[in-house]
Amino acid sequence: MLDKIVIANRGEIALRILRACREMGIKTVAVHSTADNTLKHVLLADETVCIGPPRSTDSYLNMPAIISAAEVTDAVAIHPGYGFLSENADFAERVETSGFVFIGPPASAIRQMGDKVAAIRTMKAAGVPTVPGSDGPLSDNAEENLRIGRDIGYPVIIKASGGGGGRGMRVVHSEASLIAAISVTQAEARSAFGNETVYMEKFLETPRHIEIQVLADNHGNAIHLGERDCSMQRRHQKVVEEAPAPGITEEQRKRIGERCARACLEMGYRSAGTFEFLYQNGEFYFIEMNTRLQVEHPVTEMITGVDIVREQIRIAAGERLSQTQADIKISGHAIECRINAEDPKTFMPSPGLVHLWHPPGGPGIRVESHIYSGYRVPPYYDSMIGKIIAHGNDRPTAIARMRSALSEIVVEGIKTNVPLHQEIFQHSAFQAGGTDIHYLEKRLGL
Ligand code: MV4
Repeated sequence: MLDKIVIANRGEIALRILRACREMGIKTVAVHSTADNTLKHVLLADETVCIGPPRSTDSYLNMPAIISAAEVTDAVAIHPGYGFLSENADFAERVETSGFVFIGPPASAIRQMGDKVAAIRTMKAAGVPTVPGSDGPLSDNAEENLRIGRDIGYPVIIKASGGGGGRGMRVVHSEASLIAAISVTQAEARSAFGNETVYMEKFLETPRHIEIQVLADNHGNAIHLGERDCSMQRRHQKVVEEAPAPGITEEQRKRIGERCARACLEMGYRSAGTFEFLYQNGEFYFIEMNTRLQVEHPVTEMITGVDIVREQIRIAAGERLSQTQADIKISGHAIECRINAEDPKTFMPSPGLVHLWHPPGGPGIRVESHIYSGYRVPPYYDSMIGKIIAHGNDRPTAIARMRSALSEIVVEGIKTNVPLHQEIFQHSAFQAGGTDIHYLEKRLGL
């Protein structure tokens, strides 16, 4: 097994990775910015290395500093967490050429899935259902693009191949605005991603966002852990996630999950990964693949009993998946609320001193948070300060447990979005399940 791991991240996910390492008897190195020397995982790590000033570009995105930290501490591997360098193919490559193990997929897979046109082409070839679309990049031939738009049918969406996660997209409602929309999206893509390649898809108006979690090892094994519903979002920031997705049948899960697992084998994928789909009128449409551990991984862990971070580490060490597809059984229902240090009405960040922190507890409640009474939330990073996960035998039980948890949580000194969560959990449409990606923004009247 790996002897010592550098945790190249911060906050709750750095703590999550540290806990997995401790459980596995692996030594930990916390790398942190000068603003983060009081982070909980930094206090708990076996060794710490300060890698630079507060700004992420100078610290958590500083590849030479992170690789040097691995060198000076004699670590053997680097876990990138999510965000920061987690989906940077160049970083994965530099980690490996420097003689360390990157705890994630091969650099080639990150690069391929980062190119959305290539990702879609790969999925089509593997039999994963995709959105009706341009079958590759758009050319500069206006006549041809008008024909493609007519064939797909309006509305369509123009997306940048180098984009993803909601960046570089434009909806087109009629033929009259297609050509201008393509030009503008190309120009934006060139300046934002250094790649002007764009493609066209049918715009789905009321989809849900459902994603499939996969794990693949280096020995020809790939499994899926079912799906998560992440439709409750605002401005491409997920707010509540759950697993399984309301209304998805065992047959649907098996069919789409097996296709994703097979796609992993065909593309030589390894580690944890997530296939993102839009789901509308009973059909799945692949849109992107995330080649990292995700924020919402705990809901899948709660319903499958699989420790996804542990599996990532085992896979990176060259071990086999610890379970086969037949071993995976979905048990009950789990819901996660992301707790952010922000104003619940304006969504403005609210950093500062946490005077008092009382985490919720009780049956089926899991808390993933790095905050403690006396911790100061710095203003430089993402505002998420933790996640509450409620598990129960069924969805109503998970909801009841979450409502209880939300009523007992205490975070004093900073504003949080707990009141927003309390409001969401009162809505009858949320309680019924299966709301689409526009639900929250509509309910908020934004
Ligand atoms: C779409 C779409 C509708 N039709 N593609 C936004 C983020 C990126 N991952 C893909 N996104 C979308 N692609 C087609 N063909 C609607 C969205 C979308 C969305 C998707 C998932 C979660 C939230 C979203 C919010 C707005 C738009």
